[in-house]
Amino acid sequence: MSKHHHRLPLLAAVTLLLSLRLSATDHPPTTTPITRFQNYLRINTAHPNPDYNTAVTYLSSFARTIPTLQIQTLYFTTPDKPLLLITWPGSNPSLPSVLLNSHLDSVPAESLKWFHDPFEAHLSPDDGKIYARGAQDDKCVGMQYLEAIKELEINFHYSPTRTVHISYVPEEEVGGFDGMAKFVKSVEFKKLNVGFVLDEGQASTTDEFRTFYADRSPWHVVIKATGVPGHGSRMYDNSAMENMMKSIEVITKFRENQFDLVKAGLAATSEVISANPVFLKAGIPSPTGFVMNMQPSEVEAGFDIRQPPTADPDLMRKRIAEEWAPAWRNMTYEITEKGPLRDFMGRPLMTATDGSNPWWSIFKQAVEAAGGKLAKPEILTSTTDARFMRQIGIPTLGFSPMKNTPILLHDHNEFLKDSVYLEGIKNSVLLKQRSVHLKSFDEDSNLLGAKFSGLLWTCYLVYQNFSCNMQISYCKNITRIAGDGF
Ligand SMILES: *[C@@H]1O[C@H](CO)[C@@H](O)[C@H](O)[C@H]1NC(C)=O
Ligand SMILES: *[C@@H]1O[C@H](CO)[C@@H](O)[C@H](O)[C@H]1NC(C)=O
Ligand SMILES: CC(=O)N[C@H]1CO[C@H](CO)[C@@H](O)[C@@H]1O
Ligand SMILES: [Zn+2]
Repeated sequence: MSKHHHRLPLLAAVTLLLSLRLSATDHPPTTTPITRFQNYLRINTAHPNPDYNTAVTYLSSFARTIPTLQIQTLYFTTPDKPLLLITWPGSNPSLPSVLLNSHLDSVPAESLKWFHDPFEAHLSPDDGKIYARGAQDDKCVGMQYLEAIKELEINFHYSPTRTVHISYVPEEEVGGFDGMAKFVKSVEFKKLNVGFVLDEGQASTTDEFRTFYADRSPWHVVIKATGVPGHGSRMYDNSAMENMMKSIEVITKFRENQFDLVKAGLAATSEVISANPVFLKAGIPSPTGFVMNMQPSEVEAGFDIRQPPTADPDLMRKRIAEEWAPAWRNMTYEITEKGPLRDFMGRPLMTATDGSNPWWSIFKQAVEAAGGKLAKPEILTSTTDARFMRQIGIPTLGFSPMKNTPILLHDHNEFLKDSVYLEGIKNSVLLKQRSVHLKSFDEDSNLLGAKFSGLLWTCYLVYQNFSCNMQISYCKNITRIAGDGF
């Protein structure tokens, strides 16, 4: 660790020098994985005006430095919402492919509340923290995919058996409807024959990587009560306000019961149904606020409901209709389902994380064989684009390799340490020097009982935080098995 601390200020200084020289001489600067990551972070793709085209141009130009990659830009809505699709062709294109997904956009940032401008990608010389909106969510994985492939291509001359696609989609942070939702329904997507997807996950504060096999599905529920209006001094039954208050009591009780399970340690937050009130609309406006001596005839309340895939959506609909907004209490409701809870076959929207899913086994093997530890797979408390892939039946895991890192997505001062992003610049060089030959990797991985070798090896590089010590010990095993010497 301490070595990094000394090396990084130097790296930053060198980068600065190089960029100063660039402006003077117009020579292209030498980039490193860290500066390339910073440059991606500097492109402001935050809502409400994400600059997708600059991001796509930037990623494409980096992808072009890897000769075998095929690059396409797809448009499903307007020209300002491109989707970048990069393909690393496999030697056996008939096998289902692997899709590595990330989103181009990020949530906005309140610059004034940050230590550093959220679009400067400031690398703190003391601790290597790179401050930027999108550092964790999820520009890190987007660049790591490409860096890993570059490493494999250039340093190992490795080409995968299975075709690997990398997608950069717009609009995830605003629901994915003009991004992944349209992509998965397209002819272009069908042609990819995707067998497995890795999408974004979340940072882990411990030494174990976190994996997500399901999202909670959001519903926006608005309930409305009507009743006879009346003077503020009158006492009568069934006013709109009274009817609404009865509902709010019921919903509060429901919320408490769910939250009690979490507080008692019986369930994770992501395993229960959350029902949070988000707005209340009532009263008759006056020039100074509200009319105080009138009981209104209409009241409205909004709730953000999140259900895990284990929840029964029909039961929830029944609960809302009968208990939360019963017609007999003069109430109506509207449910906006922001995502499915069941896949196209009617199965709960989750990816198996046991022996029944060969992709899970290979993923786990890859992480563990390389010395990484996986925490118990989790349901994500929020929602990602993964739900669209799971909905059409494609196994999808959420995984962002950030250990020992505070969870700062959507927060002020979102950062990722350079060492976490890329531990082992120096180890890559070591690897190069050793020039490991992996010519028969597919046979080797069969020897290891792994059929999905393309993925296995990609997982290695993408998900081992580039720690090549681990890769080397794995390579040793491979070459030993293959009798290749090392
Ligand atoms: C519902 O509205 C009707 C018609 O205004 C009224 O007669 C009835 O008392 C109301 N019932 C409740 C429970 O609010
Ligand atoms: C290498 O192989 C040995 C014996 O087959 C095994 O126990 C070990 O876990 C392997 N190490 C890695 C990094 O794959
Ligand atoms: C940030 C992070 O997870 N770094 C780890 C990368 O892998 C090496 C193992 O060689 C660990 O020591 C680091 O902690
Ligand atoms: Zn994200």
